[in-house]
Amino acid sequence: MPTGRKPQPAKGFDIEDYLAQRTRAVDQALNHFLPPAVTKPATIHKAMRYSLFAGGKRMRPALCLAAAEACGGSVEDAMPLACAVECIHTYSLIHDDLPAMDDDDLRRGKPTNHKVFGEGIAVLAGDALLTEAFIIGAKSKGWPRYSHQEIILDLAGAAGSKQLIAGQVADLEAEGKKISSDQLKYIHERKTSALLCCSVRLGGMSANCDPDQLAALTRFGYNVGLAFQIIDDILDVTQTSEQLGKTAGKDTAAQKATYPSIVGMEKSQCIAAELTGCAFSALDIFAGKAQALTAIAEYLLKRNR
Ligand code: GRG
Repeated sequence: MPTGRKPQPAKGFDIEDYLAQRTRAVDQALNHFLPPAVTKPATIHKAMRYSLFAGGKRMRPALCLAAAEACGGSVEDAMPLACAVECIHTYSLIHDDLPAMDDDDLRRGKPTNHKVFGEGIAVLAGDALLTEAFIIGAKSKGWPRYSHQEIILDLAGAAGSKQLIAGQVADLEAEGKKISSDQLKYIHERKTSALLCCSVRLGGMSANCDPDQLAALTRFGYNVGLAFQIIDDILDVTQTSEQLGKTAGKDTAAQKATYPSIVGMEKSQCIAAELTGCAFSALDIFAGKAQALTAIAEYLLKRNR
């Protein structure tokens, strides 16, 4: 069982306004980094942009930028890395929605990529966004403690066959089976926590953070990432498709193992709060400079979409 601090509200911090500002800045930067929709072959660039600008919450870029701030860095330096993680996240959603995976019709409040562009283009749009992430990552500055090699290795590690893909493989293999809470944690750590954690780490690296700060960010990101997925499991049961912008109740319909189905709703909420407490504790080292990270973690715990 995790042990951490009881979640405390980040006083005097307007998280809604902060996230809206960050979303605008990230959208502008993504628009700058991505090939224009008319670039040949236009179909693929339209398809990439369709999902990227469909209205995601931009939580991974927000975490990346907030981690940079906590370490005394700048939004400008962190932005390419914030955009890179959003490209990887969007690729994973496009592929997750394919008929061969979760077979979903709705994502970010819109028809899924393959419903609009067809399966072939959707596979390619996902592939292209994954590749674009590394192009954008390679355009980052490079820092004394963190070379481009280290940045790209972190990004590729989180997206690769031992993390994001491993989580998806374990998820596919668990379909229709009873799994333990440890097995479910294994899936959540890889499918969700790895990329959230990487987002926070890359933000720190963009500020040339020291090893202790990087370790603290890693602990924060891991715990927030797990809490994020548990809340996602809860929302799948408690919210409507309209509220979520994706098909609600899918886990129950597919008899998928989730935290609520294994430990119950109340305990799931407690575990998410405990994990958020652990994430808060990890931020002590930043001595007041991690207000945005604290506010985002609290927002993610209380979110309803
Ligand atoms: C390589 C064929 C192939 C597939 C890869 C890795 C993968 C498919 C799928 C895993 C991605 C996945 C659906 C992870 C779950 C994480 C999660 C809760 C995503 C939803 O994140 P939000 O709520 O979404 O931040 P928005 O739309 O707001 O960005």
